[in-house]
Amino acid sequence: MKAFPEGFLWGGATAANQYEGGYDEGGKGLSVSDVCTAGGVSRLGLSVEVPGLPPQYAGYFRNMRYVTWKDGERVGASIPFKGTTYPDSGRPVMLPGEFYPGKEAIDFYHHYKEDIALFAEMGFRCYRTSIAWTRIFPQGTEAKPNEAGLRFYDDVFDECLKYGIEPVVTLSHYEMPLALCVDGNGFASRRAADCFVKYAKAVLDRYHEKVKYWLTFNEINSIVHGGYVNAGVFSKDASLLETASYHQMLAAAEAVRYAHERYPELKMGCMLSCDPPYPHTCRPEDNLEAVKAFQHNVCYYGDVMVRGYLPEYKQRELARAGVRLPVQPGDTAVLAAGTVDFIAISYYQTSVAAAADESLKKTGGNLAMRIENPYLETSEWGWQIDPAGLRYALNVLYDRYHKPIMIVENGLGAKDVLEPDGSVHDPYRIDYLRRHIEAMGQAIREDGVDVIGYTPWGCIDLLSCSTGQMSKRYGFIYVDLDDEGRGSRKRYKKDSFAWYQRVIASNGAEL
Ligand code: BGP
Repeated sequence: MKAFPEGFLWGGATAANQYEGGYDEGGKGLSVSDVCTAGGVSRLGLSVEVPGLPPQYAGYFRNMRYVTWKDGERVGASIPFKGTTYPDSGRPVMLPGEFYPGKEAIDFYHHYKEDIALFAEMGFRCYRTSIAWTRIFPQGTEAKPNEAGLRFYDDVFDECLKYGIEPVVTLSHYEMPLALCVDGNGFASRRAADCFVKYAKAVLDRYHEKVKYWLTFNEINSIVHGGYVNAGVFSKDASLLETASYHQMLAAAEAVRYAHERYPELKMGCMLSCDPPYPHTCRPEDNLEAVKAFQHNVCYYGDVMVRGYLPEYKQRELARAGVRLPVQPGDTAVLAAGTVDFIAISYYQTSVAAAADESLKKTGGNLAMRIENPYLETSEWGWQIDPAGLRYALNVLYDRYHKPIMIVENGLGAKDVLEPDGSVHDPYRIDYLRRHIEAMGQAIREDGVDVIGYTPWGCIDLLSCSTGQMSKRYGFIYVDLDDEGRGSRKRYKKDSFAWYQRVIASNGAEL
């Protein structure tokens, strides 16, 4: 294969809520993710009910992580993304005796030097990570940032720069302050947007000389699957969710506007989960459904953050649903002034759209209950594997926005075996990544898409976002820890470690 463009940003991606641990150290406050359990491991024996779930999908949500709550004296659990209901008067809490894997996670908080040294050994040119908002503003509402939290990320970024690794930083990756969720239902209230802007300005001011690439909200469009971990909305009310996502886009635009004004050398990006739909058949109705699904699930958010205004199709959709967004004077100007420099995406799979999908077979995948695509293989966790879909996604997005694209998540969650000699043989992961890198290379060379970087997800094993499990592993580096928090947390290089090292050293020519 021919080499990638000069300066291409090869690296890896992680997020504070899934790997950092140290949940109460250095003055950190609780985040919405801190009160989530590990899939299938509730020590209090909590379970969730999924109203209306067809019998063939019983067990479908068994391994999902739960958010625990209290409603008066009653305690219970719900699934943070989709499926269950939330008690109207209940609020998420950390319950004594329950197991919360994020409390310690893989303990990057105390291992960051060792981990970044391993990233450097692989040759990373960039490293995507996130700042835990709750280290900087533990409750969200404080007037001044927490100096101990700021110092921690100074140390992390300095460690990266020591090796010539460019940090790529997400401002909020599924971990807003729990206090803002409990009081105000997260971004459903404008106060959370104000708190986010205060936080974004504080970290931009502090780190603008160390961090050039910034992403605002991780997978901002994931709110279509539920709003708890991403926007702090403990409710399934459609109007609250639309309001929350409007407030998030407004807050993101204000952060981008501020950065552009103060620090014009910074590159500000949005981050979309990109799973473009194929029509189920060539029936016109299925094709129209695919266009509408892409608008609804992905493009609405991209359109606002890249173009700077609410697209017409969404305005009509909101009007039909009777949802009035809480637009205030000045908002339109903020959205218009805060458009991004590049687009970051996560890409794991494509989807299928059908005008009538009730009778169609669904995959076992855990977030979206997707229609199965019979032409694709499926991972152990029910996610369908589609390297050509990545090239498709890149073309569609580049045609629409004409902005540089960074692929900040992609990868295979799989079970690995640590051999007695400390080796881990993961040819399936190498095969998955190789095929996706080939597809990305074709999009660059043959289609002219401006892809500027690639950071596979979970470059070191960390907690799964959907299931809270450790056994769903993505990394080049194995971490000795099981689903119930047992293990030494020692790091081991998998076979894919040396493979990715060669990929980077050859700038993508040797796959
Ligand atoms: C994305 C999230 C990540 C991540 C990844 C893999 O949606 O941004 O946080 O975890 O998906 O998903 P999972 O961990 O559920 O396998």
